[in-house]
Amino acid sequence: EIPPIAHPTPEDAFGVAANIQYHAHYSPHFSPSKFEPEQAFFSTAESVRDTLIQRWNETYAHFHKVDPKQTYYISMEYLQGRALSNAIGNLGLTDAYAAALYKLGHDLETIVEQEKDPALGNGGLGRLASCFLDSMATLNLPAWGYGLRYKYGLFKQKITAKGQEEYAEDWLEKFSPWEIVRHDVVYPIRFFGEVLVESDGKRKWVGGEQLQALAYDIPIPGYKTKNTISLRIWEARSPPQDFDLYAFNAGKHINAADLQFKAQQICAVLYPGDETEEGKLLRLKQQYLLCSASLQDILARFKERRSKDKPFLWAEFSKKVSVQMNDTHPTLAIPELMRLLMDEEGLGWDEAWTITSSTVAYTNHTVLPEALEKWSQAVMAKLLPRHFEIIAEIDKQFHALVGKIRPDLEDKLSSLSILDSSNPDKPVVRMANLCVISSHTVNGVAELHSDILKKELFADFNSLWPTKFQNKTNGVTPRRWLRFCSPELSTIITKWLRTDEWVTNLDLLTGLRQFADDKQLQTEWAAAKTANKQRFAKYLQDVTGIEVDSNSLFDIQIKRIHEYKRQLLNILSVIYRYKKIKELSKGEQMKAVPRTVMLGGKAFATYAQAKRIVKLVNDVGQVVNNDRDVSHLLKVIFIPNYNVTVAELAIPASELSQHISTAGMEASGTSNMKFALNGSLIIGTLDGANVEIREEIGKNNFFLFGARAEDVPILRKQREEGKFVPDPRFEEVKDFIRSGKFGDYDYGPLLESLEGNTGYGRGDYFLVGQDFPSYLEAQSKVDEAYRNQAHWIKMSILSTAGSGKFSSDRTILQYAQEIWKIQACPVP
Ligand code: 26R
Repeated sequence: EIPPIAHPTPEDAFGVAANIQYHAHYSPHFSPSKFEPEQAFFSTAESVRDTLIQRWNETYAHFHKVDPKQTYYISMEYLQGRALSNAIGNLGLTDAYAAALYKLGHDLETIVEQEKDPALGNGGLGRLASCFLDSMATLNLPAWGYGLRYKYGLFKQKITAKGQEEYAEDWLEKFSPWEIVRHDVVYPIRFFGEVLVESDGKRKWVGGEQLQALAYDIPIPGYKTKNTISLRIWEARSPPQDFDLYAFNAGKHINAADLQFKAQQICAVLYPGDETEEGKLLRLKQQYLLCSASLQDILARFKERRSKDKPFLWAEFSKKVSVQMNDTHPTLAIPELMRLLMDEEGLGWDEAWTITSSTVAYTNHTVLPEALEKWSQAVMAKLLPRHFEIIAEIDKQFHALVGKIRPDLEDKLSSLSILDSSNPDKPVVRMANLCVISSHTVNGVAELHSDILKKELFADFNSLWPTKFQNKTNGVTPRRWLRFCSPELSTIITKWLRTDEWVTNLDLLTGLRQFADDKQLQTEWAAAKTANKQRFAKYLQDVTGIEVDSNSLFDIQIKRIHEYKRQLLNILSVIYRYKKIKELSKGEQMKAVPRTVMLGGKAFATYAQAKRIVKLVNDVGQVVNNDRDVSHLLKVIFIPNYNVTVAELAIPASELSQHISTAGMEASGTSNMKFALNGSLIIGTLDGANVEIREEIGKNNFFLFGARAEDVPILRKQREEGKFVPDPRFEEVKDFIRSGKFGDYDYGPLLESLEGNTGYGRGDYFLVGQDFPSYLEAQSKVDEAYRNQAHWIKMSILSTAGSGKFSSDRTILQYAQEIWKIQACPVP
């Protein structure tokens, strides 16, 4: 065994500084003698990593010894954000590192800003996965995260005169100090090939393309605990011996590097465009690589722990292993586990099925039809012939089961089955149905969403297996999303609650309610919010050049750009506000509430309508911000390149945040929770987790508007029948855009989506016109409320006070108890 070494303690700034210096000298990545912020960042991170590695080793050694049931969270996306301040915060070493860096001539804040934000995800689902890892570590749960090591993360967004432009996000440009390559953790991965039937009837997948998956581990430290778990991300590579030296020496350099190139493509980017067949194949390869490598790893660990002195029992597998699939992207975990158990371990179908179906669980994160994954049967059969056979067999047995136990459902089989061959030109595999049929538990991510799953999307499955369906309302980690991103507010909360235990027991925030009217607290609260606003204003000035009035109401909508999220509704109402301010007399203007409206988010590169929305926001900003008549009362800012790091600045600064999706379409939303936690009031619809947030913080502290989910289909139908009469103010705004006021860009296709009476993405499918009047009304109430600052601050305090439920610690504890059946395993 390698002997242990001493590590810095919180009291020992000298030790910390020496450790940073050690790395600057002996883990060099730059020319010697340089110790600029960038070099200081890498040395500091390596110093922190030393401590993490020790805790990490102790954690897994402990898990190995105790051998508890473990959860494996499989996700195609993670949005970890910067790690340095989070790590030293969780370790309780922030002050020690700040002091040490000061001794070395640097300040912590500047050093922290040197770190790249690894964007290995799109949005809500990826950030949720990262919050979950933080909570699993903090709750001492025996767990792992599995993901992919994309070379390029989600694109970098730049805004030009043309609108959004995408640039590669090279998060590994230098290297990441947090990942540790595990050269001993490598698994074979096969694509294509064929299935052979051996003499004993056993099936064997052979031939095709053979690659390898190599493990990189990223440490995930818990807060105020030794437990440190792992996010294991896989990289595809060609088997080393496959480099064709003969071809290379013969001058055929392309051939020699061919397999390596193919391997590199797999982990090149997150969500490669899938408009082409090539692109689709690449995505399926990614999904399979993630699932196969992760399951081989899980099986290896299971066998290793049993091979010592304990007998080896496959029947125990699901008592030791739980696999959570983050949406349908890792669905191939199901046929892969079946294949490994049958073809590699020699189990029969029934035993393999019992094990698999009691091991995997599925979380659904969207009901949007275009996001429900369907793979071409032909592509699946070609790339993964053995898995396609297994999927077909699962489908066949499902049909048999329904015939036996629920013959009344037989006429529903065409929509329940996994294989959908109704379109003979394009037979597909429905991944969600495969998940529901094979999982022991299926959950939605907010109460309303889980109800919709049970009553609509999976209604027939729910009647077949009513106990399978659960709700697990999302949550966010209070460490990153309050304690570290708003130290000012945190200090005040700790002072008034007389404890900092709220950081791990967020329900304690209700203790703030009794002080909501206290003038002293209100003054301190307002000062903290102002400090956060000023910090963000400075950031905005740096990146956009626009000067922001820190006394104006900070109104923020940040999320992926999507028609159902209705950034269009927001900007149309801003245009209306602009028009009305211009019509006011100088005297009336004095009474108006100054606002800074900020929108940020990335549009998927090929989503034309979303890109038009980005363009419109920017064009409106150009006009409004340069109109001297109104710019003291209204500014419109597009926040470029929205990511986790930007969110950490924007959310604490926000006073009003917008969560205004068409009811029934946003599964949960998680930024709504972060905003409420930071004392930002919500203007929103009864959608996703908004419903529960409003219940918790009180309906007087929530600006509600818009149609209810159950009315949406009725309203669409009425519109189809030509019964919808648009509000004149809505027509006025659209005419104003058509007049060319915001430039000569062709907004025709965007405005047309609001016209007509029917169609998806047409006929105002997302009910922008329908909800416009009630939205304007809610916005007037916002202005009214903001005029009374004392009352506004009180509502802000009550928002934070009511946010306890939305801790991911609560969510993860529910997963642990009700789905995974795992228990805490703290390192002594
Ligand atoms: C495969 C492809 C079509 C695809 C579709 C959708 C890839 C990724 C997605 C992202 C979806 C699933 C997503 O991020 N959903 C969000 O999950 C959050 C966490 O549960 C929710 O808060 C949020 O409402 C939901 O949109």
